[in-house]
Amino acid sequence: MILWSDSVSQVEKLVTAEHVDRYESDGCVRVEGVFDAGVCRALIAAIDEAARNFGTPAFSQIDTGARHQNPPSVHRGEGQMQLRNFAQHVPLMREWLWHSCAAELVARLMRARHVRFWMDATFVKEGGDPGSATPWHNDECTFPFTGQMMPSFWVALTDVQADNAPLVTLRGSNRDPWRYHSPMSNAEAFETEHIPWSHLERRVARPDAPKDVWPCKAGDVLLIHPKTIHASLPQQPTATGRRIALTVRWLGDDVRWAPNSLTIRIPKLEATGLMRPGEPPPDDLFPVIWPRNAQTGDLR
Ligand SMILES: O=C(O)CCC(=O)C(=O)O
Repeated sequence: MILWSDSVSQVEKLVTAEHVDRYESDGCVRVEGVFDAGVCRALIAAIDEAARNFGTPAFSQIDTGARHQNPPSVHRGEGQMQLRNFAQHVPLMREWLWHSCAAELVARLMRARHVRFWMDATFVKEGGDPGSATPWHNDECTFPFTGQMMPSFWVALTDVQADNAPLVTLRGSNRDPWRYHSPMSNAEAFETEHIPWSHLERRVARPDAPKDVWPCKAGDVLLIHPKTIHASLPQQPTATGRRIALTVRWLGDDVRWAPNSLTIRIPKLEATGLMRPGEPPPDDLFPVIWPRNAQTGDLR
């Protein structure tokens, strides 16, 4: 079943020069109406089924053996749940990643010649709990890669109005010359380009902090630069139903392998012995999803 083939030819119409400029200047841009209601419903159904099957043989028997992601995991908090790296166990998600317009859209928005898929996460919020807010952070701080082209492609699978946990970004933080020492990294470790997390917390707390709030309709997408500081507002008691967003991390032309003492470990990836510091991710482990082969339409 391919629910999204038509949208591939639409990418050039969807992405305007204004989108590209806004991403470059502000570190986040919204493209509206990228995926239709059928695509959003199909992805939600596949993700829900996988969440129900997580930890059972029905889940484990589908395993692509992907070595670029850590194993799938489920993280539950107040009013929210995160499903990380499920794509390797959900055929429909993979079909969407490989065959929808997602990769091309990412490439055109950040002016990349090629993009590779890396990781995925789904954020589900329900129940109007104040704890459902996603705390302020940026994504790059723990990435074992360097480069500007490591964005998050955040897809609203449900409507995300002002009371339903929209994302908020700190405009211009994409141009920060430093990296932050994440509270998730070893507090004792030190790397020269990292500065304390308290700096990030003070910045977002300032009354004049330049923040943008991003309500979305189901099927809208946000492209978020890896340095852009962002959070979500909490889901309010007035919001009904679930707020579901799927976010996918991609790697473009300028990305190089650069693990250090503050970055995440991906044991399966490191065990391949194929990752070389200062080198791009190898095609065997991180297939190029866009561009497709111009003659055949196959992946390169
Ligand atoms: O959807 C959310 O609440 C958070 C998404 C996010 O922070 C991310 O993708 O990095």
